[in-house]
Amino acid sequence: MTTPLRYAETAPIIARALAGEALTAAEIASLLAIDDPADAAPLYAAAAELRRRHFGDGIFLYGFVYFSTWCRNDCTFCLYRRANAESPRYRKSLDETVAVSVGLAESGAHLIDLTMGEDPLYFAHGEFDALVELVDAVKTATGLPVMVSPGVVPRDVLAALADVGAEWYACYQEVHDRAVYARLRTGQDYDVRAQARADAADLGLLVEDGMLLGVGEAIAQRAATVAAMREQRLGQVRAMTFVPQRGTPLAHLTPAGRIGELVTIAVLRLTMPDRLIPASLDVDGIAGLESRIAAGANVVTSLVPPDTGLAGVSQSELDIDEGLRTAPVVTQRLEAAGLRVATAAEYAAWAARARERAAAAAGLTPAAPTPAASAPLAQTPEVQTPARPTPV
Ligand code: SAM
Ligand code: MD0
Ligand code: SF4
Repeated sequence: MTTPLRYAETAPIIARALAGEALTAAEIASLLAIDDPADAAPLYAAAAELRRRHFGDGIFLYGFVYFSTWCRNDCTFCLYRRANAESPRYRKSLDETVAVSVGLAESGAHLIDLTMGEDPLYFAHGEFDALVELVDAVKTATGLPVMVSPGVVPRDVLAALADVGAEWYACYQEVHDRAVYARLRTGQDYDVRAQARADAADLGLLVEDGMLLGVGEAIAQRAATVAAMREQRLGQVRAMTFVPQRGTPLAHLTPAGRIGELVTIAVLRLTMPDRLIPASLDVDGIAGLESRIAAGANVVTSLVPPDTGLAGVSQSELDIDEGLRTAPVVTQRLEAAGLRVATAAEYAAWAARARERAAAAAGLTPAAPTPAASAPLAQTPEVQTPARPTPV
């Protein structure tokens, strides 16, 4: 047997995380630098153990409804960027969106993620009433929690979404580094995007941030991103590998291998053990499920029903019409891995606890007791200064 190369360096760090201690930025960077499966194995095992302590063997399922692919922005990584003539464009009606959401609910999803590009229909005149109405209708028809992923919307729109009962706002910074961000989200203000998440948290919404991997960022920048995520008030944190898209500026970038994403998922679990962490079917389809779960993820996202004309984001078609991005298929795979689909009550209990902790951190209510090994949901307000790359 070969001795894992970094074992001597990483084993004590992993042990500290298992003991419930907060890792330093340098320790986070050491773990993120793991690039060998033998070195990664103990990291994944620790991440799975922390998931077990906080969530048992239950995994949550999110239905994904990309209801409008129109967008005013030109993110260099995205198939749906405005300038891309090869992008599939559609806009689903309220009735179609509700019908698809009900189908996802009936199939066993715990939540509906309503996602759109920054569709000029709403953004051109700052008129978001139809979006609020859509969220209201989906909530009423499904009875499920709703996540809204609409891009950067004004604070009063976030308030209106919260008023009709939206639980979540998702808005990914991609990287907490201004220079790398500027190459990805061209023409979009870094601070305005970060502020939208802070506003949503102030309004009592649960919030998700995400990082994009394999777009030229260094390990130090990944580490700075993980550290910045830990400083925000987040309920869910994700990492996804960049998938090159036809007709876009980054179409010919060599795709990164997947070990970086798996290691990052595990590090997110070690640093934020009680948070929700997705295994997205939108990167490698159903074939990518088990490895992401084994690395410590506890939510399967991007369930898309077949034959509805709905697309994914980074994989617009993969496994969708084959019916492989569906609850029955995922359930069977999870059970084969010795896990199970969690109950709706488990999801509700987690969300209630997360909201209580966020409110306590905002000084609104007395702090709720936290489980022994769990980090507080919210420790400090949103970091507004650029995150400095940490020396490795
Ligand atoms: N338009 C909204 C926005 O950008 O916030 C909502 C869409 S959001 C779900 C799109 C996210 O998917 C991006 O923030 C990015 O993290 C991810 N994504 C988009 N294109 C991708 C690609 N080619 N490869 C991997 N991830 C991608
Ligand atoms: C996913 N394709 O869950 C979706 C998307 C948006 N909130 C999520 C990136 O993987
Ligand atoms: Fe538009 Fe979102 Fe794609 Fe950027 S990532 S081009 S904002 S859909």
